[in-house]
Amino acid sequence: MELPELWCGSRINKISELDDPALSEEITELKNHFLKKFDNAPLGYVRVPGRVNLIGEHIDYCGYPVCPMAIEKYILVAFGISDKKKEFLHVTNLNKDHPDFINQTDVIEISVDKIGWTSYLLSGLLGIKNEIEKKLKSKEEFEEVKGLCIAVSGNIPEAAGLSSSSALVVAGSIIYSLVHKFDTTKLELAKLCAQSEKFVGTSGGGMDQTIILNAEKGTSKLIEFMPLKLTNCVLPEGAVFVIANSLVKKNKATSSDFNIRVAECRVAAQILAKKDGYHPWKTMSTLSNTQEALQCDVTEMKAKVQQYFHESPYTKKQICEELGIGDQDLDNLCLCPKTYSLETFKLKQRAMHVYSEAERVFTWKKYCESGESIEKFGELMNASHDSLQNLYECSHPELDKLVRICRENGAYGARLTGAGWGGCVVALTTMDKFPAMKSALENYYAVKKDVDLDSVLFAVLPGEGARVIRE
Ligand code: NG1
Ligand code: MG
Repeated sequence: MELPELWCGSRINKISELDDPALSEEITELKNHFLKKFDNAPLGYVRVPGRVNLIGEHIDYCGYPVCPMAIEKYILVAFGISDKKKEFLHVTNLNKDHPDFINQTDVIEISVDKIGWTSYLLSGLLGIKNEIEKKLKSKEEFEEVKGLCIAVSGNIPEAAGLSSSSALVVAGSIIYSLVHKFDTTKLELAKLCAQSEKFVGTSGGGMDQTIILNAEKGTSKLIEFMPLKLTNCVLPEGAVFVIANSLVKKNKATSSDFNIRVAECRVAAQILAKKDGYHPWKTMSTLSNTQEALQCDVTEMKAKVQQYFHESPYTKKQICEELGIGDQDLDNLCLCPKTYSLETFKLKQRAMHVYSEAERVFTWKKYCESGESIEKFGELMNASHDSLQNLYECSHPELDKLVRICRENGAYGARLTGAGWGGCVVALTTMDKFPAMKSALENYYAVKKDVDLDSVLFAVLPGEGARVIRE
């Protein structure tokens, strides 16, 4: 089967001939693994990058803009059509610690109690499968569901806040689209991928899938969500972003922390709207919905948060009283299975983080437009981390330690990146200041066991988005 020539221009990413010598060694290794497993050469490959978020943390799912960039770390996936009489789907990984996954039928099931790396790939496949089926009048119209063989390799550290999970979702969606000739734009595909990643049970936002698909080499992007739109961000001359991994792994799907924050924000959005006299308050699903409904700017919203909320955590009973609803209504309106049993909610702190972080992103955007000094960008990153640590409580002592080391050794700013509770920090520096910070960070890693320095501490440049490669 020839790869369909449908991914051109603004429609997904054009299929490129293999032109990257750095990739060719890895492609050969993956191809050999594929050949050994499946007795056939792959039809093609997808290279999907990870991302680092520079500012705008935990606000995409509240409807506010963020400023990430793709990085040079990526997953590489080889794919082909399988003989579905033997097996419908076979996924294998170059990393021997990851056992093969085999599915005998075309029914793709993702069990939220057993989330592993393949769940993310399956989410991407399933999202497009559902979309194709939805567009057809009957299932029979779906001419032929293809069986797939897939081999995965890559170098994005797992559970480190650099989006190896969304890279797998995006890879799955691209592969399923390609072999079933499902044509769409990169923006639409990003929306589908954000929805698909929810199959694993986390109520995340759309930042990761959007940047992974739409990134361009050499620039970070401001992503706005209502409507979805990307703009290039011009960062200060000489800015160097450095990533340091805390080595604390955070698997978002096996904990409720992430969904708890989403729930707290939603409850806060409704109480704010109700207290301010907005009658259809039940329709508020995000803090940005509420801002729009109350026709204020984010600075005014911060004042309202200050005015309406108390510091101490709210119990479920208090929330129900504030909203004049019962327990069951609260579950239906704001919670999900992972948060039904949540007993207390920190509303003031979470809402204050979201509105102040949104304000920082707006300022960041202004700085990009006016060519502000690197110090000013650094200040915003520092304030972002402090808010994530103190108000959003999604940092970790190791992340705080890394941030401190960076700041004390010449960084203009440093903050956790991604969801937090572990993972990486990103620091802003310049080439002349970099060596001092690097050597301080090397001391941090010197006492840790079995650390490959190059894979935990590295500088990043804005990389390209996902792309399909034909040999
Ligand atoms: P991580 O856990 O770093 O992949 C998550 C969300 C983002 C965003 C950030 C916090 C997903 C796929 N990703 O990223 O949408 O909310 O946390 O800013 O849910
Ligand atoms: Mg993720």
